[in-house]
Amino acid sequence: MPQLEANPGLDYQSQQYKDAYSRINAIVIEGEQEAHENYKQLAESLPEHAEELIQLAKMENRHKKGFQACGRNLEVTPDMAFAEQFFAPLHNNFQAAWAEGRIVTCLLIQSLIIEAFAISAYNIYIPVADPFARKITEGVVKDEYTHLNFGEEWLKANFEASKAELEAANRQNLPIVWQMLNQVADDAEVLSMEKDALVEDFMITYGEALANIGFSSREVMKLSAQGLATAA
Ligand code: PL3
Ligand code: FE2
Ligand code: FE2
Repeated sequence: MPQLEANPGLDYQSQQYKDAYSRINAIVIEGEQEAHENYKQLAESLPEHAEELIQLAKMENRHKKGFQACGRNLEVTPDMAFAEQFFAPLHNNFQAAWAEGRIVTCLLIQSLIIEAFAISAYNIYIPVADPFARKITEGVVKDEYTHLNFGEEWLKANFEASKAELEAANRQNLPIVWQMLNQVADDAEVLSMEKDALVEDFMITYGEALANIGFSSREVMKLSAQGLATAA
């Protein structure tokens, strides 16, 4: 079982590891914080799902605290200024969509793109994480599937009315994900996370979500690779 293999050469206390971790840890903390805020905003927009969305928002806050503990455990100070910049494009697009009541776009950004990004990153991190962070991340990733599922279910129930907006939102936001992956690739590599594996896992998770919502396999292929050729 590869998960149980030791990682010779991976020294969680080395300066190189801690330096990379200061950015990756910050990205994850910022991502969880923004997810917390995004679900609170979505709860305002979808009153019939408010209770459920408030529960998701609370989970995101717990995730944030868990990852803050992972940084403290390695005696790393997360570079939050870097992480804020890292998330700014998706953050700004979410806020602009929310202000205009484009809830389909908000759900695509948070519940599909960001959650699929988190699920693939966390799954690839778990086998190479330090034992403390591994335990935390295993708990978190289970929750993230329920968040992805919320978006899938809502968009599936409103598929015909949402389709055009989903395609536009995908065109606007998926290229940003490839840029984010490129920005984090070198640091992820230091943590023993391969960029190719992240891309592959993301495409599978995101593609499955699109298929569950109602897109045909042809449409899924087109949508999930949007902007990839020019970015990678
Ligand atoms: C919402 O529930 C989660 C939002 C977090 C998004 C994080 C994206 C992570 C990309 C960086 C890859 C490294 C992962 C390492 C895990 C500690
Ligand atoms: Fe989360
Ligand atoms: Fe989440």
